[in-house]
Order: sequence, then C-alpha cells, then structure tokens
Amino acid sequence: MAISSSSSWSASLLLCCLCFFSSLIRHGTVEASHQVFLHLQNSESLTVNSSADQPFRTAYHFQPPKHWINDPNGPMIYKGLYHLFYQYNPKGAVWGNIVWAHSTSKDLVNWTPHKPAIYPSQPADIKGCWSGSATILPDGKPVILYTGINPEEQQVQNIAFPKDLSDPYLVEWVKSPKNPLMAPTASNKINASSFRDPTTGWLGPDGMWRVIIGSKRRRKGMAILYRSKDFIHWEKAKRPLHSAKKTGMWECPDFFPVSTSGHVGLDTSASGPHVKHVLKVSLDDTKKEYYTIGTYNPTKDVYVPTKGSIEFDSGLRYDYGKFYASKTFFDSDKKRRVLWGWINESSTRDNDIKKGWAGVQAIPRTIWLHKSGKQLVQWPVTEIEKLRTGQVDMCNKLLKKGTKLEVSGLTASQADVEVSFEVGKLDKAEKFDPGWTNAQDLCTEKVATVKGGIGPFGLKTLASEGLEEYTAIFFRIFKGKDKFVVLMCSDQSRSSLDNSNDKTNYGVFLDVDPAKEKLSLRTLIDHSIVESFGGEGKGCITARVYPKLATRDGAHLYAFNNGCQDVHISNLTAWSMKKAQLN
Ligand code: DQQ
Repeated sequence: MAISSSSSWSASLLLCCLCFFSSLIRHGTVEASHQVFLHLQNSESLTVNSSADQPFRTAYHFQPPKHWINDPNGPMIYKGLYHLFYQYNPKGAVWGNIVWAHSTSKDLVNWTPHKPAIYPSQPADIKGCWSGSATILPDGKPVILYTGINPEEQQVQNIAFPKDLSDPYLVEWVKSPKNPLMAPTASNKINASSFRDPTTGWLGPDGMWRVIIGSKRRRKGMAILYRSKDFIHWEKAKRPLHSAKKTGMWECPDFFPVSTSGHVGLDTSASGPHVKHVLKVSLDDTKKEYYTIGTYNPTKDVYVPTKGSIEFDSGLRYDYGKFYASKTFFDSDKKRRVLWGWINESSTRDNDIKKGWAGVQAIPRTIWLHKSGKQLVQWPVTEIEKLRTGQVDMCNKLLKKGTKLEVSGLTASQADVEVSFEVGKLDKAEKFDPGWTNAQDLCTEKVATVKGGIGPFGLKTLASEGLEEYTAIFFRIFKGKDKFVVLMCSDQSRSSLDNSNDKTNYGVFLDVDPAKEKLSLRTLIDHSIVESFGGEGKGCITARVYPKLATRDGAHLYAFNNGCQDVHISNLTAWSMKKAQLN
C-alpha cells in the first residue's frame, strides 16, 4: 500500500515536472497567457456532478453546463439577437484546446447555446483560436477578427465570415483562405509570442479601417495599429496607437468612443467634438485591467490620455476585483455601449476539476462617461431586473453603531440588493493618512471587523447565521486634507471556511462627497459571486467566493455598522432573483 501510494506520488511528481517543463518549452515560443496544465486539459470532471454537489453554480451569471471558460469574444447584436462568443475548453475544466463557444440571447439574460463557431481548422489557427472581436460593416454584415496560433506557435490574426446572413443565429462561420491577414515577419519586428486579441474595427475620415492588437516589446506594452481599405488587406502603421513602459504584455485591448453628454453609447467609428475615447488594456503580468480616457485624433491616428496612466496602481479600472479580458460592443438597437468581462475562479485547480467547470461571465454592464469626464460609470443592463421577484423594503432605518440588521424574506444566495446610506455629521471621520495610496492594501489592513470612526458600514452577503462566513462590502469615510475620502471594500477574508481559496480583499477610493451625497451600493449575489456597484456605478468590485455554510437556505443577508457613529439606511430594496436560462 505504502509502496503503491509513494509510487503513484512519484508518478504524479514526474507528470507535474513534465508538465512544468513542457509549459516552459511552450512559453519559449508561445506565451500561453494562462496557466498551462497539459495533463489536465482533456480531463472530464472526476465526480458525477449532481446539483446537490454544485452549490457554486450561478443562477443568472452566464456559464455553460461544464468545463473551462475565459474571455468574452466578439460580442455583438445582429438582427435583434445578442451574440456572445467566449474562450472555451470543450474537454476539461482547465485552460486548453481553446475554441470560440457561442450563445445567443434576445435579452442578455436568457441564453441559447450553439455549436462552437470557430475552432482550429486551418494552418493559421491549428494550435488554437484565441480572443478577438466582431465588427459590423457599413452594409450590416458582421465579421470576426481573431488570433490564431499557427504550427510554429506564432500568434497571427485571422478573419471569419458568417456563412448564411439570413440566419440570425449565425451558427456557421467560414474562414478566409487568405488567413492569416496579419502576421509577424522578419521586417515588422513584431514579437511572435505577444501579438494577439484584435479589437473591433473603426473607420477613419480617410475611409480606411483601423484595428489595434495587443503586444509588447521587451517590457513595453503596446497597442499595434493596423489599417485596411477592405478589411482583408492590412498594413501595420509606423507607430502603435499607444504604448507604456514597464507594463508587459497588453492583452485584449479595447478602444471606443464615449459621449461627453449623457449615457448614450456611440458606434465604434464615431468621432467629433462631443466625443472622448477610452483605451482599456488587460495586463498579463498582473491580471488587472486599466483604462484611460483621452483624445483621439483620427487624422493623425494619435491617442493622448487626458489623465491617469495605465501602468500604476492608481490607474482607473472597470472593476477592482475579479474581472479580466473584458470587451465592449455598441448595442445599436438600444443605443448603449455594453461591457462584458470574465470572472475567473479563486479556487484551486483540484477543486475546479472536481466541480467540472471554471469561469463565469459578469453581468453585462452599460458603460458611459461620468459628467465630470474623469471616469466611466457602469450599471448592470436593465434587462436583468426582470429576474427580480419578492421585493423587500427597508426605509429610513437607524443602523446603530456596532449592530447588524438582518434583511429577511428573500433568497439571500440569489438576490439583487440596492441600498443607500446617510451618515449625518462627519466629525467622527478618522484622519486620512496621505501614505494610503492603495485602496486594496487599506481594505486588507482594515477588514470588516476593524472598528472605525465612520464605518465600516455596508452589507454582509452570503453570510452564515453565526457569521462564521460572510463576504462584506462596505464603506469607510476618512477626513483628508481638503476633502473627505470614501473607501469601498470587498472583504473576502471570511468568505469561506475552506482556506484553500484565494481570499484577497479588494478596494477602491470612490469619488463621492459624503457631505453632499448619499452613499449607495448595489450588490448582485449569485451563490459564488458578489458583484458590487458603489456610488451609483462609480466603483465596481466583483468577488468570487465559495462558502461552506452560507449556501442556498444557509445564506443570510445583513446590513451592518462597525463604526463609532450611527448611520441611516435611507432606503434598502432587495429582491430574490429568478433563475435565468443559462445555455
Ligand atoms: N486569453 C486568450 C488570449 C488572451 C488571453 C487565450 C486573456 O487571446 O490574450 O485564451 O485572458
């Protein structure tokens, strides 16, 4: 027995080493961008997953029935139907064997699955079909640009067209025999292992199409610009659209216009006096995304960020929690820009394999420029509200210091909660130390149990009755040199009794003035996801958690105040959420 277990142990050690070395070899040519577990890529789930074994599956966040998913790809609307493609491993719960899985929806809430739209079939993509984007051409025809991995493991850019434009589901896609359309060559100095994720195309005033592709040269991250007359023949521009030193590989860039007035979304080719542009990049090194708002000159093809910089921790982010490889599209039916993002797991690889799946998509969010022009604002698409049922209200309730209030009468593991707090006097606010430049670090130091002056107050979600487990989303107010500083935290430190999970805490400083405004919080709770929107969508944090006790009926929801001052709940409205049709 001892011999056999030690020999199986050494066998798995050998397998691990082999896997590690083969992943190194692979990294020597193609940089995988995801952890590579070669021996697990084709492993079906080890257990039979009855629903009783599956407390973490979501009820209204998009996911397929099983296996690994990552980046949202090519989102678009065509003939009134929303299309979502996504990176998918059809053979296992770890990254590998990547194809473009495909689902459609009438409302961004209920989804119908289709067969994979794009899968390895040509020399230009035989080793993988990686991320990319859809563009709706002026005649209404959609096309997809995506990254293929060729037999030499180089990253190249390919195109695919719908086979039958009269089919609103666009189930069949045909690849151009001209693929690849863009490739690293001896003369163009492109790093063949860091050249991926083409954006949606936009038209310049010269009638030429443009796209950018994520890349790096040594540690300098960049968005390589290409131009084309016909979307088939592409020429690399001399200068990248933008670059930044020491940022590493830029994955999944996104570049789009936003209106300087109101919430209305703009077509990706829009430009003009009332338009600003946004450049978002996903940093492979840190798995964090940053965006800048700036001015784009389409004649010179120059983008200059107004403020903020991609490379620093103080840069702007869509979401300060688990949210990566995001992509927007223009919804021409509802005149809005919609953002999709991938919520990665915080659990161990073993647990992912046991449950048979990994990865979820965040609720699609409408995104627009705040009237200050300083940041973007996001809000879950309104369609999600049709899942609300059994409304619970709390109005003008005092939340005394050091207390908690249970929000009962709803399904606390599957809910949508909107709450706003009024603080009254602010003289108990603790002094803000100007050295606190990183909100995440401050939230890690000052978790929900750490008493403050004003705050922490907020919600304890997915909480067990005895509070052995909870995920807390809360605010703290500090007195800065010449203004109040509002910190929003998502505290996962007690999210699960299972300590094998990553329980990193997240935080963001909210640009809200508590002397003039109420502090609002909306939280979407979905079994293992807590997706929160603070300050009416100015700060978003998504958490991925795996409670042991606070599952299904064992989950509770509390409002809490652990500060030295009472606060008022001006309004709290919560709903149980119905189950969506998820593939
Ligand atoms: N995921 C894809 C790449 C992309 C990365 C591969 C980002 O195209 O750079 O699955 O998560």
